[in-house]
Amino acid sequence: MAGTSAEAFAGIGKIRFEGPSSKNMLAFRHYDADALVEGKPMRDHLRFAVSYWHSFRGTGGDPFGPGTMIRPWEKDGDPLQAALSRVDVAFEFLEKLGCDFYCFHDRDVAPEGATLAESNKHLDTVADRLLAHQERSGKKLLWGTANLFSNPRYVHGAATSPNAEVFAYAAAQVKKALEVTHRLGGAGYVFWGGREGYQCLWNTDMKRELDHLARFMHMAVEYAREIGFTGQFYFEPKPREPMKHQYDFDSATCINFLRTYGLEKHVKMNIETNHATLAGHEMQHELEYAGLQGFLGSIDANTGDTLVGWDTDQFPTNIYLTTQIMWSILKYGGLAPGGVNFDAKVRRESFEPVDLFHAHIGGMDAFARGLKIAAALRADGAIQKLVEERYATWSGPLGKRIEAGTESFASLEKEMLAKGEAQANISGRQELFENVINCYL
Ligand code: XLS
Ligand code: NI
Ligand code: NI
Repeated sequence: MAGTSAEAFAGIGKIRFEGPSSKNMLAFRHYDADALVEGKPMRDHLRFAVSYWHSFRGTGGDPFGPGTMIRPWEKDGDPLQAALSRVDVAFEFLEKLGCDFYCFHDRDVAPEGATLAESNKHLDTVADRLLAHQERSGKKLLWGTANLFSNPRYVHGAATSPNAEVFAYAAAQVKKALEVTHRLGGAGYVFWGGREGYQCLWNTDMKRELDHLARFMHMAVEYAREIGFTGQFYFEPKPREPMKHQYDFDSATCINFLRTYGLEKHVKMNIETNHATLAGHEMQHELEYAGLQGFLGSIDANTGDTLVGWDTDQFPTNIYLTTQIMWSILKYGGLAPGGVNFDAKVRRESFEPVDLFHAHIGGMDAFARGLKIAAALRADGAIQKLVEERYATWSGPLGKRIEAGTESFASLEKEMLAKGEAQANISGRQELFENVINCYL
């Protein structure tokens, strides 16, 4: 039964808030779960989640060499037994860390069996254990998802595979993943493109593949309704990797896809920092683009390396980045029922179990600081005032009439012919804006 085995992280106790001056590296300096920011506890603003795949299945393997992680609880033997013991370890970690949520793919938590039926059975067995631990500890599932990319059957994609039977298999897999997510009270379900994309356009019928992807998502939404799952669906943008082009390229592409296929009422964005940068955008751009259209759902918190061109999924420690993120999140009314999922892995060189704590503590503290700074900036109002000044003409009579839709090309031409020239521009004051931000860091 849950929680009876010896501790995996022996010697590490509950991580506590000790304040900014603490020298204890196994304590929070800024994340004080119940402290209020803008009248709401930090834990409810941030809704932190641990990614099961990176933290409990990541081996540290890379294209140049095998895994390096020291994980004493990982013993050879029956994969299902190993999966069950791993659940105990994951919950010990969540509880010691004081993180309220976790996220998983079906195949992270339970091993794939010889047949679909066997895989489903394994997943149910592990879900029993997850549920028992959730009930005991109060920890929750932020979102579930299905791994539709590792198994070689998905070599050409899943919902966009040229093989209709692979589409059908993926549908069956997601059906099960939805059932399990629902059973575990998951607050959401994520679609990430996996291998939905292409390597070569000569062999690809893009229209057909996009139609299929939409059909797949509609079926998921319909099935969720059937079983009473009311969690939020998310689409996670990523421009490339593993495919040369992924159909969920960035927020703009995803939102266009959702609208084209009538999915906009059912699906929001789960936005990941390293995917934004792979698409040539700042994370804040992606959040703003989704937020202003009402599609901001949840985030995968991580960061890339500016000198390395792939999805390095590092833990976020940059306060400037977390400030930008929290600024946009607060602006668009918060993330709930979404949250901040650490879709991040410790470096291959950080192979000791304690590094999992350092990584998450650092990420949680960086976000807590970003939250506090963004809230202070908002309370002060300086940025909003400067932006308002920059757009002042739009609050004047002409701007108001244009925004209200009562002007036309002809009426505007008349106005400008009479004036001869537009009024002088004012400075954009980028440096001033940036200096104001720095006053709060
Ligand atoms: C991979 C994605 C993945 C999704 C869930 O790059 O970030 O981890 O978040 O499938
Ligand atoms: Ni992700
Ligand atoms: Ni990623």
